Amino acid sequence: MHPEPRLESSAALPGCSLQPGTVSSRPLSILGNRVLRKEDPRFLRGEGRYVENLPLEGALTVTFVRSLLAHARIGGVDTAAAEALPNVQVITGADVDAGPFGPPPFPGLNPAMGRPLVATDVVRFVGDIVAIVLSEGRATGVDAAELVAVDYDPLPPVVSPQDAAKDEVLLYPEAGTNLACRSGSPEHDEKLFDGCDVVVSGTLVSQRMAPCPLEPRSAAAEVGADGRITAWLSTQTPHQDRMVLAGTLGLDPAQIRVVAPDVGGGFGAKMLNAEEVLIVWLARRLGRPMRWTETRSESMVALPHGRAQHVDYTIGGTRDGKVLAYRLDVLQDSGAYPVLGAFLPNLTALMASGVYAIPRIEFEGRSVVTNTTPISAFRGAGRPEASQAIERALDAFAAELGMDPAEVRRRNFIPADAFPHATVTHAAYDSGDYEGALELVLRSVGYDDLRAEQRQRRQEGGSKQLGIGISSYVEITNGIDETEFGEVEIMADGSAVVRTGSFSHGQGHETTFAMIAAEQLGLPVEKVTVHKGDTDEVARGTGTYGSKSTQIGGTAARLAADEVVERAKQLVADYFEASPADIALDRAVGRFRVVDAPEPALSWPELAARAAADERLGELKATQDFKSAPTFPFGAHVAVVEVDVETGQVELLRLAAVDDAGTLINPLIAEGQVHGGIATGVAQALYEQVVYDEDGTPLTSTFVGYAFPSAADLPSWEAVEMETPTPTNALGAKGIGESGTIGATPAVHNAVMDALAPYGVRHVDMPANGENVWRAIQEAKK
Ligand code: MCN
Repeated sequence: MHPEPRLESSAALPGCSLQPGTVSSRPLSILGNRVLRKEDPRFLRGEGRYVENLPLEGALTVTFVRSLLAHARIGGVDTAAAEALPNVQVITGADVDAGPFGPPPFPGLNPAMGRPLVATDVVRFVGDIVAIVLSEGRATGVDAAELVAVDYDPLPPVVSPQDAAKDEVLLYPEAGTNLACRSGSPEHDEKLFDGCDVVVSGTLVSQRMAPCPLEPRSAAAEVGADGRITAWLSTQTPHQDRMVLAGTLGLDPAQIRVVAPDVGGGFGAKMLNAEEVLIVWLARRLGRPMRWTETRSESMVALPHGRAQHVDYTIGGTRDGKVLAYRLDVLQDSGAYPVLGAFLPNLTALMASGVYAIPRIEFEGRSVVTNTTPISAFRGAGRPEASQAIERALDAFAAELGMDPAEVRRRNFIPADAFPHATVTHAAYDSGDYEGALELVLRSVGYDDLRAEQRQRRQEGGSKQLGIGISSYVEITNGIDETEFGEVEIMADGSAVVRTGSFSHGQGHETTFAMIAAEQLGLPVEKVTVHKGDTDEVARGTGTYGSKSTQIGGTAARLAADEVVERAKQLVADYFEASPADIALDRAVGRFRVVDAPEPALSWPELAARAAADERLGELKATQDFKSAPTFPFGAHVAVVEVDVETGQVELLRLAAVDDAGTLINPLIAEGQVHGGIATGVAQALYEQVVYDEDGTPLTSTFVGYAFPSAADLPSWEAVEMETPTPTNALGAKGIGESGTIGATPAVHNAVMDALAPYGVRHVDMPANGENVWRAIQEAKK
């Protein structure tokens, strides 16, 4: 539990910028303080540098010609009219001698479903690339792209995953199936629900969402005089991108440098794709620099989508509220080309048990290809689907029993003294206090008073009814035991540089990682600079996804800083003719001295200057690769909604949240992360959905049609503090970048269902917007 915070004098933290009212629970430590983001002045002054800002002399503009049909055979591509425009060249699939792109090497992904970089025979979704226009400027490129005439012979589109699963129309006839991946087990235990007094079944659709980063994708590439290629990418994963580029283009990774400058959001979707590979291929093939920036509507159809999971659940237990068995049948829409999304039901399976001790769980997942935009990671990636399913199922079970949803949760929580805890789906939870989180948030919102108000409104029978929704969740960060790289180097002026393989694209790593290193080195935070994103400067890295950067990248930076301190002690010992064991670093002031003696002493600038003069500065540098088991952040959210039962309109009145990510490094940034996550979670519950018509034509390919909420659509959320450290790393930190998303959606969905319970409504599809709610009420009236 979070101890009472102690107010600390900012004089103890030389020079650091703190938010007013700043507190830290750790005396004389910068960690745990609300340090203002070092990167923000740059962004606020418009000084961020994105790929689009890159001056790249002589670069050609790339415009992709994209399929307007979801499924068709290509009869031919006529480029003559386009190429009649001045300085326009058109590349077709026949010209491209690289690829296919994917599928990625995740276990179980059907290898027969690779994506040609440019379609040659068949297009498989609206947005598939059929040709590439090269022009001197963007306007000409758009004009020329419209003049490229593609002769299509339409094929029957497969739009719903249910249709795809029938295998009647195959997207890849040579594969003989639309099945892209299996997860869990197809076996049914006939006795799964034995001993259950009550068994409830239902369906939940975790609808398809578009990631909508404010900066759309952007890529540029140039071949240097030495033949090495530099690719500037708006990405989350520069080092992995270099490997995939090398693999797809048949190059030695050493021939490629990837640079990711500032990136305006990714939300899981900005990992290397066919477009970026083509930019690099074109730069090599034509010997000219190339650049491309996606338009918004292009981003809405061509950047991979997220979620798109259909779940049938069955939950059973005793009349006193104990859950005994749970079964999930998952149908994952993978879109036209299987990438990460096809594999994600494996994570849903792993996290199926949620925060509950459920003795028997069955999971069967099938991922199928459809003629739609490919599905990849999107904030939460496989875990929101798990928590949405168990939290809806638990509420349905509670409703059947006539029991308060909070009470049913209490009766099933994994107890706080049961950690480490292995679930029957083989997740090894590190630390947690699930009941503690729920009680905290219930107290904070005044749960009993809310229920009393709800009862009163129901008695009065007005049109505006109150709904109260709970979700208790656990998620997984650093889900596949990854390793991250960190390097710390002391510069000649005594400042420090941290190099990290993590890649910040909105998460504030320049501040967080500087705080972590500053803490170990005893330097002011502004004397530490964080470098990332350039594969020539940072030796290795995995990048940022799965909310793993703080726990593994941050720990690697911390361990490297510790090693630098040890190296510095050796150096100081040499200068003072003492034993390194007798040298201490006074971290409050950043000075080395002999234990128990105030003098002689050397500050970091003095030590660095002396080492530089002696040509020993290079000794003050260390690298670390930190590998760790996953961690399991958890929390509880309560949502309060008002539903107009005549119009179906839903208004979110309150959202209170405990999001426990272990020890927090910077609560200010962590709260910002939860805030953004909650916005995404609420958006799924109430607003957003990618919609296709029966031909596979997207109907939501602009912000006019896609209900991307603005600040005006969201209430201020109420943060409730809780910190339960993880034993898996020295920082005690778990991830927090996705938690808000995972907790918020089921709380809001459950709140809408709770408001509608007296009206006989048992199911409302997400997004629970006015139309879906109104329809559900009318359906129930029948
Ligand atoms: N933090 C902390 N203490 C912890 C954990 C985190 O103080 N115990 C703070 C740190 O300041 C850290 C930040 O939270 O810089 C995020 O840390 P972490 O939880 O480790 O997450 P990552 O940095 O790995 O970010 C990934 C995560 C993911 S997977 C998605 S998707 C996502 C997200 O972050 N996409 C984002 N947050 C986003 N925020 C923005 N602005 N844009 C996106 O695209």
